[in-house]
Formats: sequence, C-alpha cells, structure tokens
Amino acid sequence: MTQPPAQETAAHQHPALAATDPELAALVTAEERLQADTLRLIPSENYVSTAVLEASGTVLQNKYSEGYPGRRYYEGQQNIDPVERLAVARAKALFGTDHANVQPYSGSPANLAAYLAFAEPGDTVMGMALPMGGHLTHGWGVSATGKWFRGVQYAVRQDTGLVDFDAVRELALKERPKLIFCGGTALPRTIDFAAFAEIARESGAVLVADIAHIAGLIAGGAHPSPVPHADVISTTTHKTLRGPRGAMLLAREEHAKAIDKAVFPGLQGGPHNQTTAAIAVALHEAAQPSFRSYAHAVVANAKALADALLARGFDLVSGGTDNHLVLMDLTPKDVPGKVAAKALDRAGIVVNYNTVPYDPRKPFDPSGVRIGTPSLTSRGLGTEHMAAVADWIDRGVRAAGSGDEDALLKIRGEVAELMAAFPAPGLPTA
Ligand code: DSN
Repeated sequence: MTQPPAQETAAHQHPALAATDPELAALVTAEERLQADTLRLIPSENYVSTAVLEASGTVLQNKYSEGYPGRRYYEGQQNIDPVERLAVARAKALFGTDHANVQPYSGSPANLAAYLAFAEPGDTVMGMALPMGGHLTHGWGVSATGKWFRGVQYAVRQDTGLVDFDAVRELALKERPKLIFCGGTALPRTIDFAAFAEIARESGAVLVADIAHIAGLIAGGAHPSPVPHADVISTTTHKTLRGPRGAMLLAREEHAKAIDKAVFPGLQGGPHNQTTAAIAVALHEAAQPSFRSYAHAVVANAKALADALLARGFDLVSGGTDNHLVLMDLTPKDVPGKVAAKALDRAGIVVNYNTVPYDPRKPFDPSGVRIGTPSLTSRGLGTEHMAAVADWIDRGVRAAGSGDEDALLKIRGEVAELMAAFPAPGLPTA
C-alpha cells in the first residue's frame, strides 16, 4: 500500500509540530512508520503505551525541582511532589524494596551514583567484562568508571557461556572490590543473585544488581528478583519495563540516604519531571495482571525463537536463553555480525551486532548479533510466529553472505505484511 508523503501525515498526527517545524515533524512521522513496519529485535528496546508517551510529553517538563519531595530548592511543587511520591511508592510496591530513587537520568548515571555512594576514586570495583556481556559502567576501561576506579572484570566460561562462580569468588577474595556489579547487556541466562550476594558478603563488597534488561521480567515474575540479595538495584525504565527513557535506584533502607545524596546533589541537578510522571504510569501498567502475562510471553517467545534458530543451525551463546535475549555467534555461518546486522536492517529486521564471549574480532566488527523479544511481544506476536521470525533471520543472514539484495527486499515485504496485522502500542494507527 502506498503511503502519503510523511509531511502530509505529520500535519495530521502532529499538527503543532508540523506547523512550526515541518522538517522535524516529517522525521518523527518517518520514525513512526519505521517502527510500525519493521520487526524490532533489539532486546533493550520496546514500544511504550500511549499513556506513557502522553505523560512524557507534558508541561511537567517546564518545572525545576532540585531536591526531593518536601525538600526542594524551588517553590511551586504542589503537583510535582505528588508525582514523584507516586512514582516512588509504585516502584517500592512493584519491586518490594524499602527505598526507591526515580531521578537518575538514565542507566549510566544511576550506576555512577552507586560509585559515588560507596567508593572513592581509585578504589577497586568488579563487574562482568563488556565483551562477555557486561556493561561499560561496570568498570570497563574506556568508561569513566574504569578510568577513575580500578576495574577488575570477571568472565563467562568459554565452554558453557555461563558465569563461573568459583572464578568470581576467587577474584573477589583476591581483589576485595568495594563494589561488585552483576547483570549486563548481553546475558541470555538467569542471573543467580544469591550466589553473587554470598560472594559480596565474603569479600566485603556492596552488591549492585544492574537489572536494566530484565526489570520488566522481574516485575512480571518471569525472572527471580534480586531484592532479597542485592544491596542496591539499578535499572533503566525503558527496556522490558516498557517505560520512558529513564532509570531508578532501589535499595535497602540502610543505603537510602547514601543513594539519594549521590543522585542529588552528587551527580545531577533538577529531575526530569515529565519522565518521572511517565515512569509512574509505566509502573502502574507493570502492576497489572496483563503485564505478568506480557513478561512470561516475552520469555516464551525468546525460548521459541532460540529453538527455531538452533533448528536452523545457528550457534547461540550458552546454547539458548532463559530470558528475553538471544546472542547469536555467526562464526560458523561465515558472516560477520556487522554485515549480518546491516543486511537484516535492509530486510526490515532491526538487530544490533555484538561481541560474543572470547570474540576474536573487534567490538566494532564482532562475530555476533544480539536479538530479543520485548518489542515483538508488545505487538502481540506469540510463539506461533517465532518459526517465521527465525526463517527470516536465516534467509537474511544467508542473503548477507551471498550479497542477495533481492532476497532482502522480499523479506522486507513479508515482514511489513505481518507487522501490519499487529499494530504497535503508542504508534498512530493511520
Ligand atoms: N544500550 C543498552 C543496551 O542496548 O543493552 C545498554 O546500555
């Protein structure tokens, strides 16, 4: 079906924006179309609801409110204080924590707050190495956290792709880090928070569980919770949790003051109140029974997709998945991750190239592709569709290897046809 020019649609969907800045409005419309027509498999992305979108585009953004509810440095907080209190109360209730700080601008500043609260520059900190599936802010060298702190890194086992807790314990007892991070960005398996907590206790470290990727799964009961185990929990709000781009820190009461002080005034100025409001909405949505179904469906879809890929001869790190994410090692297919990711993009399948553990290739040209099911599950695709998704990936990777652009174009058409039957939350329908 031919669509009207983006400018025309923008004038209808975003009239004020289109009147003021037609160029920008057309780009927004083009992005809406791209998100509607493509199969979005980046595991850290999602579609937020219209309610979350509305909250994040409100006049709350006009207000400064440095400080915390009841203790602000600016007047006029009659509505902002209740908004933040609501978000905090919902976060505490959903995750069952003593304390919640909903002000961090995103995941990296949230993690930095843990450093500021519990460590001094130069102290040793420990996290999973980035190429193993960790995160930059877990003490990796190129990040401020690896420059201003002494980062020591643990790995996964080369034979299993799983964390070797004996090795983690040995490293922690040798290095005595101030902080231990668990969690990461490319981990397809359940995180054993209890095992990390035991090691943190033995080595005298504060355990920070970075649950950014799996917060929605935890909220929906589809992944064990770190709450009884971790001292501090850091999470973004826009991945499986399906909220706006933002972050939260959750903690035991004993750490509440240190965390709050680190976020403000330690690292940030005024919180983004429109984001706080949208976080509150997302937390409300995540507390509904339908979100539990969503979280379990994300995992069921990922497992079905992993099985379908294995059946097509793909090599998956750790042999499969327990969560929302699948990490494919394309070495046996003889197609570099980046070549595959770019070809799949042309086929309307949006993924990201990614290192795999012990990758002989460089991070900017690695061996793997990282995929996940949060977005497609938000559109209502189920396990019955995962064979088709795996088939498109298989055909796309083969076309990437042979340079068959026609095959990619054909897949793009098939993808768009299926996607049209599953409208995405938050996107205009016409
Ligand atoms: N950018 C996030 C991800 O894609 O996993 C991590 O920060």
